[in-house]
Parts: sequence; C-alpha cells; structure tokens
Amino acid sequence: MANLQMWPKLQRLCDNALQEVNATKSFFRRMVWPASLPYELTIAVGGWGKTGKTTLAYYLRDGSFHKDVARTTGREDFEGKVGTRTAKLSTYQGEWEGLFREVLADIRPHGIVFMVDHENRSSHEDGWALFCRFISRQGIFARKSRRARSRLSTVLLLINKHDEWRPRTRRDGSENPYRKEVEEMTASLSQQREVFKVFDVVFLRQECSLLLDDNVGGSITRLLKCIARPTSERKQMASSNTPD
Ligand SMILES: Nc1nc2c(ncn2[C@@H]2O[C@H](COP(=O)(O)OP(=O)(O)O)[C@@H](O)[C@H]2O)c(=O)[nH]1
Ligand SMILES: [Mg+2]
Repeated sequence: MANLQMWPKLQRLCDNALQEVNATKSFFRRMVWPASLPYELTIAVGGWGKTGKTTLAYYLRDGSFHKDVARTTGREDFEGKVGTRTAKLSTYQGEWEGLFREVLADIRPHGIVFMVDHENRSSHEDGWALFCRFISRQGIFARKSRRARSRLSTVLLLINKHDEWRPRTRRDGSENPYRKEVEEMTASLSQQREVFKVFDVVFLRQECSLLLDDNVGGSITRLLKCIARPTSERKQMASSNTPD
C-alpha cells in the first residue's frame, strides 16, 4: 500500500530531475555550439517580375539602392554579403516552374525570399500558389530534390515597396487604393503557410522598402537568425509558425 502511494511522488521527482538535466544539457550545448550560419550560405530570391529581386541582390552586394537596374528575365546569380557572410544568391522569376526547379536543385538554398509588391496582385497570388505547390508534400520539391529539401529551413515573404502602398493618402490627397489590396493579399498568401510545416520550414513575413532603405536589413537579419537556429528550435518554430 505504502509502495502505491509513493509511486506518483517518485514519478514526479524523476520528471523534475529529467527536466533539470535537459535544461542543463541544452544550456551547455549552446555554450559549446552556439547557433551559427552554414559555412556556405545560399539563398534563392523568387517572385514575379519587377518586384525588386535584382535590386535586393544589388543591395545585399553593395549595401545601397541601385536606381536603374537593367530589366532582367530568367535566372541571375550573385555573390552578396549577407550579414557577416558571403552568400550565393540566385534570383529567379516566379512564373517559370522549370527555373525554380533548377535553382532549388542547383544551389539547394537554406532560405528562400519570395518577393511581392503592390501591383499585379493576381500574378503574385499565382506565383505564390505555384511555389506552395512545389513545396507541398506532393510537389516537385518533395519528390525530386531531396537534397534541396533537407537544407531549406526558412521562407521569407517579403512585401517590398512599402513607400508606394503604405501611405494612407497619395500626393494628390486621394485615398491610396494599394494599401487595402496589399493587406488583403498578404493575409491570403499567409494562409497557405501550412504547407511549410511538413518539412519543418519556418515561415516569416516582413514588409520593406528598398528605396527608403527601411526594414531591409531587419528582414534579412530575421531570415538569417532563423537559418542559424539549431534544428530542434526551428522545428518548434515551424510547428507554431505564426508569421512575425
Ligand atoms: N518605389 C519603389 N521601387 C522599387 C523598390 N525596389 C525596387 N524598386 C523598383 O522596381 C523596379 C523593378 O526592380 P527589379 O529589381 O528590376 O525587379 P525584378 O524584376 O524583380 O528583378 C525597378 O525600377 C526598381 O527601381 C522600392 O522599394 N520602392
Ligand atoms: Mg531582375
């Protein structure tokens, strides 16, 4: 009888002790192996045409806004400084499936930045839907690029050009129609983030203006911090997956 009464107590004691051991273990693990970025960092930048992909790549390479970037189509490769690391950056146009597959298989990105802006809403939605289909369990990403899949940790939805869509009123005093459009679009795109959970990919959402140099660094830092997180922490983030 006495034994039966002791049992729950003993179990509680063991649970507490285990918790303590785990906390101490993770503390020491952090001391010995602090979160760090992969040595050869690779990031793919996708999205519809004219959303600012090339401008972002130049910004990361040179640290400033390039006003007159030549119009580009297809894929471009850059070496850019991202935080303290030199990273391989590949931009690809969102409407081209083959290109996306090629970039994923080729550079096996740790992070993907998907850029949108205030114009061509339906194109962004199409591009994003295509992207999500690729990433889903049934998608090409899951079936064809296992090596790529194992490295991808974070997807950042970057809503660029907020200098255009954020002001409530336009210069002529009329209401800015883009503001509501972008808010609705972002909400609808974010709903599809569930597909990323399958591969423990974290979904981040940020707004920025490359032109005003506002929140570009901040957005990229968030992305890098997430890539640098230990796998166990990232898995936890991916399963809760509330965009910040
Ligand atoms: N207003 C505004 N224009 C921008 C911003 N970022 C890029 N652009 C412009 O958007 C256009 C398309 O940029 P680009 O980098 O060529 O887009 P890509 O086709 O996605 O590579 C260019 O004229 C850029 O100057 C921004 O933050 N605000
Ligand atoms: Mg371009």
